Amino acid sequence: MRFINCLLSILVFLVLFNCTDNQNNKKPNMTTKVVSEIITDKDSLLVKDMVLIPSGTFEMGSVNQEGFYDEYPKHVVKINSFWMDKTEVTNAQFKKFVDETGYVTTAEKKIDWDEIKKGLPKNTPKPNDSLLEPSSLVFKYTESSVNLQDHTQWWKFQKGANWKNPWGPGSSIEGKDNYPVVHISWNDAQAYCEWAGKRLPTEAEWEYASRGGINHSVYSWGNQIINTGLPKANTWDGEFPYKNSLKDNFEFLAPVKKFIPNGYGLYDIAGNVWEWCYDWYRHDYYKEFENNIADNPIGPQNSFDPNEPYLPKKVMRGGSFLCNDSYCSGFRNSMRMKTSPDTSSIHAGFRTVLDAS
Ligand SMILES: [Ca+2]
Ligand SMILES: [Ca+2]
Repeated sequence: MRFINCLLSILVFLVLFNCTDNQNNKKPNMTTKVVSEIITDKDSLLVKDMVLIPSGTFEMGSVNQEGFYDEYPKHVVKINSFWMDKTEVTNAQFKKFVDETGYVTTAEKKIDWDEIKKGLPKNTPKPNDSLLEPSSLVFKYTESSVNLQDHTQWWKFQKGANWKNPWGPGSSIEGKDNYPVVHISWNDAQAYCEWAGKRLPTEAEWEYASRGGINHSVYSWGNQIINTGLPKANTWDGEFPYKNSLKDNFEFLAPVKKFIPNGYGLYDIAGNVWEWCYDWYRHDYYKEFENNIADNPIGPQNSFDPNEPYLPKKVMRGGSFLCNDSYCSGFRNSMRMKTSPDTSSIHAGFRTVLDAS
């Protein structure tokens, strides 16, 4: 078992490493379309499932001492108004995109050894072909409490896991049109956005939207801690990663709109699935704005995570059904997750935005 886990860990590493060549200073497409242009396009209903987020300024970053080091310094950010999807992109929405374009997601593609070995040390041995089959990361329970620093204990690199088969062969999304689409890489999300004429939110837009108009709040619903009162989001209730108390009624993914929306009418902005943002991740990016207002920032020019310095990463926000207070607290407004843009997993999805002016 240890040997198998080791192989899986190596393969996860290899897949993550595969994004090395993706990083450069070229900005991905940030659509310049505005709502009035979209409405005169083929489909006047494009904004029907979106809400208008008003312009404003806010303090970005942790509002107390409980944040991770990359959530500081708190700084003032100006945001123009924009439209945002009320919900995470659903299986039904993503299916429409795939049906029209024939798009194949990252998780559905065989791992190209000739490509990924370019970013690896010379003489790295080629893994067995069976380990290069299309695969994606799925959660697995552990038998008891574990060291929460060792992510490999609750992740499994599952062959055949993808958006249509979230847990691998034998699983399906039949009857789950209103569930968030998962196993979506940043590259997949970007492709969807380009098809839809929309774009991913910037990290600043996402945090501003998550706060729902409440100043200085820790969570999208205010400051009440998550385990008090009614369930507030689909997170992990109980002891992660071996005991789920199901207090919020959902063991894993939940359909969208099962929890009360935040002040802007956004559902599941906290929890359910992590949501990709446009920005590259840098641990020290906020320092740029320590003494000046950040005007609609779009993230740094390149990525740097001191914990994995050679692996460029994009930002994810909001936490997932796997987050709880003892572990990542990803459902806090200011918590920053970072993942390489061609990684996919059972708890990664996205929502889109559109410029309002
Ligand atoms: Ca749950
Ligand atoms: Ca979410």
